[in-house]
Amino acid sequence: RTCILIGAPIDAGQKVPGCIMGPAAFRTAGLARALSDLGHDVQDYGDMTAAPLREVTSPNPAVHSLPEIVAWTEALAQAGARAMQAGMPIFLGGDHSLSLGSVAGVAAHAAHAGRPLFVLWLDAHSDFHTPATTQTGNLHGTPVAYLAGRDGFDGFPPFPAAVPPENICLFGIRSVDPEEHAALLTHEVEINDMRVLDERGVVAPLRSFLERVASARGMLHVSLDVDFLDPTVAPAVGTTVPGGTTFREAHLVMELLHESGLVTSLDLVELNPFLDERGRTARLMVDLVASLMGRKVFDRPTRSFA
Ligand code: DIR
Ligand code: MN
Ligand code: MN
Ligand code: MN
Repeated sequence: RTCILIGAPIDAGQKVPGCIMGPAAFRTAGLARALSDLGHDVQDYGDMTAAPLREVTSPNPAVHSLPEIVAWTEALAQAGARAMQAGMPIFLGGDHSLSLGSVAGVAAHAAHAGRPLFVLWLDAHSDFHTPATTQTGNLHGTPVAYLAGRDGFDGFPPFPAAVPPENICLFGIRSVDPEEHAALLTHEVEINDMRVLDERGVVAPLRSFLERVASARGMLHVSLDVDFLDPTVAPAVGTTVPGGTTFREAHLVMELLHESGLVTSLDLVELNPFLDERGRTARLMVDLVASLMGRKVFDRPTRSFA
């Protein structure tokens, strides 16, 4: 496959300094080499910059950095739609507000291609706030609401083709704010929170979602927030939440995604390389991407979801 690396050093969607270094850390940890060793063609488009800043304000006084995030969303949506025509974009964050733009670009492409888009959200958080409901004012907590077409995103480009809530799967969540919880109760988003994964494991819920994607002949965007992982294995993120997925569960998720053959775009977000030693979390993230792109312990005929 043709993998397109798109760096987006965006950190204004939250308040801990450091994830601006994320793209550099992914490159330093050998992402391109890991992919080319698997036989993929890798094109690194380098780091993007935001669109010119416009004056935009929010009625919610808690919201900060709105013009910056809107400008990144505009630039990323354009870059994302274009990269989808050339291969499989891998967006290197940067905080999770990156996905406001990456998924907008991917959704525009899918709509143009006449294919349904599905989104797998691997995260400790549901990211279902709107700019109107966020208490922290951190816009990295809003991308799922944006891509689901919720109101409250004044100043942002209108989302190109809202993803039906039932095409969205939240996986691994264990931190949901009251406003997000209320909104999730009125949207048919598939929620595999830690309660579900503890009881059923990661395999059955993921397979059933992937089967839905396959039978709809959908495209699949995967958004991987570092805090999906347990902080003991992935400490380099500003918003750690205990009780996350283990090293082994995370690799298994990636292996199932590879075997499905369904993934068409990927975000790698919230890596803050200042928060651990020797790039440990960055290297784990690169190994997970390698599993998603076909690295195996032992090669055997693959199971198909088609
Ligand atoms: C948190 C979002 N619910 C907030 N936290 C996130 O600030 O509203 N961390 N997304 O990764
Ligand atoms: Mn997130
Ligand atoms: Mn998170
Ligand atoms: Mn919150």
